Amino acid sequence: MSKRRRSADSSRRNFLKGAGVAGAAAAIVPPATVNALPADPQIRKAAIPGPRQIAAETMPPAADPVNQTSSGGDFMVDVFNALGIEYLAINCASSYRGLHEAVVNHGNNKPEIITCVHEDIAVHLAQGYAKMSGRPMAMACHGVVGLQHATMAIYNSWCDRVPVIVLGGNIMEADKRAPGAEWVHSGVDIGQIVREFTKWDDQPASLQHFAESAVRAYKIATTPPMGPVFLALDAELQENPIPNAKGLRIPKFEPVTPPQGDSGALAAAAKLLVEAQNPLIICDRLARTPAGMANLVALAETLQCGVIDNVGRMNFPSRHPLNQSFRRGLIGQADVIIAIEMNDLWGTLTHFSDRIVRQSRPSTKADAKIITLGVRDLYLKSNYQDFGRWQDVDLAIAGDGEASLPALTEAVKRLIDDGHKEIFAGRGQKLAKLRTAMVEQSKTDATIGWDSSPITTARMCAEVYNQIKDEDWSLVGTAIRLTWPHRLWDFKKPNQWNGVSGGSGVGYNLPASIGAALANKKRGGFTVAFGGDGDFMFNPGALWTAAHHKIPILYVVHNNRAYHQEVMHIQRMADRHERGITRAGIGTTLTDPNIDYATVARGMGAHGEGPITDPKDLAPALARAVAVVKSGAPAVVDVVTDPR
Ligand SMILES: Cc1ncc(C[n+]2csc(CCOP(=O)(O)OP(=O)(O)O)c2C)c(N)n1
Ligand SMILES: [Mg+2]
Repeated sequence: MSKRRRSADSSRRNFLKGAGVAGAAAAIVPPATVNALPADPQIRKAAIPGPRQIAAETMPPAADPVNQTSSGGDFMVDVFNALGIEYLAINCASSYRGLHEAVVNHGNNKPEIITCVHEDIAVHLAQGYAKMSGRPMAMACHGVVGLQHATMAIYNSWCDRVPVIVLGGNIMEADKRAPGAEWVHSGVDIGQIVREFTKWDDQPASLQHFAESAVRAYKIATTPPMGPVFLALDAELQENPIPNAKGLRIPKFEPVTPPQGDSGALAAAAKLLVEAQNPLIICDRLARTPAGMANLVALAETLQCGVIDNVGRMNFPSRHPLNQSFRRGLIGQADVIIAIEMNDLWGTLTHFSDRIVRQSRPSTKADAKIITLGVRDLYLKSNYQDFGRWQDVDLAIAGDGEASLPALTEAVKRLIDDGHKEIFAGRGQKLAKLRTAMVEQSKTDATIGWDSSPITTARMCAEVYNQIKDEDWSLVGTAIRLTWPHRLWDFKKPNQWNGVSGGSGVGYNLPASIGAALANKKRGGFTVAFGGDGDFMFNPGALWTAAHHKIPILYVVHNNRAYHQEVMHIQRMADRHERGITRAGIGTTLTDPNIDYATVARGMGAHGEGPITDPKDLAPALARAVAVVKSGAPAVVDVVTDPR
């Protein structure tokens, strides 16, 4: 039992409540008299109080003798505000009613509450927000059940290495729980539900313990490799008066400076890169801050080498002449590859196919030297295997990619003489030409089926770009396999892209895009996202949050009326078993009835356009939707697309 509960002055209110419970129960059925009850079952039944009667009898009297001028929740709010947490996304629940009430009254709705209709939405919102704003926000959920709903989004955030402060109400002391829901919604150790895919969790037993754990949680969540953290908040701690206000202290938060790779190892990497004929940079979740992109550009330009960006973050300008992301054949030509903050290194360096049976072969040259730089080797878990298959490497440097790049670039520069410069310049020009050819090819490919209905994804993306290219836009979501934007749009600012789900848990795209839009709202940026129809239906209620909180976003539904990725999996199986693909639509399509996404959007209070089947109708519908977004509200455009 905590000191708080042992101390004599702790919670006079509880003491009175407790006395009330004992007193009421004693007045109704003194245990010693139960056996002496009348024999008549009717009379006997009336004399034994049921749970409702007990609950009614044990309610605090109308005039509560305690004037509680503060609550533990108030202090918790002070701690969150001291940490600069701007938003608290919630699906409201009694297990954290103390905190909720304190936010709205003591905190004057600071952190600002974002109302969500599902916990999965609240966490995904926070995931998208953190990647766009560079700051974590908090979400709160209801004990065991709310946390169970939140799990997949927490998993996506964990796989994506994104900080989210997850809070869950719990009633630790069994003798304080009301009959019924408070028992089934409480647990001994509720953090256990998410421990395998959070970076840290705790269940503070006092307010000082809470303050230290909240600051520690924030620090752990925001230290690379980042990740979600969880705090179980005891209801009594939230609701009861602060017993020792003078003894409480909000600890000082000082962010951890991300580690730079060892200078000797960076020098060795620089030597390999400078001496290589065809060096190549590959990256995924590299840019943490706006500096990340500039640092990567500096290294690539110094070496005049190709960059293959897996777009886990906004790492490299899409139209940079050295951007070779759509020329993966370069992997097979490289003699030195530096992989910076890569997620799935083996997957990127391997050709894998499951068309017939699962098989793979390396995409790399047999004697290619592979260098890794990043925090991947510093943190992993056992059960969830997001680390991918083992990849042999020649030099592994532990250090934050973004923080290590300037030193690596300097080390490269120190080794370059005029002879190198000439060779490098020639290499850069060759890469630029090949890239231009790729872009021209993409433009030609994009015109295939330009006027067809259903609308091609290339046309959908081109029409959207046409409407938004002069805005201060951010693309914050793409449907699966939708690569046209990265092939053809001009991504050049750090806030123009924020990566993908991390765990490929479907249902991310709509709420996470709205979270990113919430971050963009403040600076007046224009947020646009594409999302699959299948993804949309996991969390359509996220649109209500966008409408309610006036979060502007242009959300384009890539509506192929299917879980098309799964259609292809069934086709693959049927093909392999030589049974024909005609039945691949069973269980994988979203037709009969067709879902009307514009009507769903309108039902949530958002603007809705569509379904658009004729490509000629697309531009006017998008123009109307863009006008709505610019007025500060969400708009959905349902585009019936081919599945490509
Ligand atoms: C939570 C979850 N359930 C199921 C899946 C399996 N899954 C992978 S892709 C996909 C289809 C998603 O449909 P949609 O968003 O319309 O994209 P499409 O494949 O049609 O482009 C599904 C169901 C998953 N990844 N995550
Ligand atoms: Mg689909």
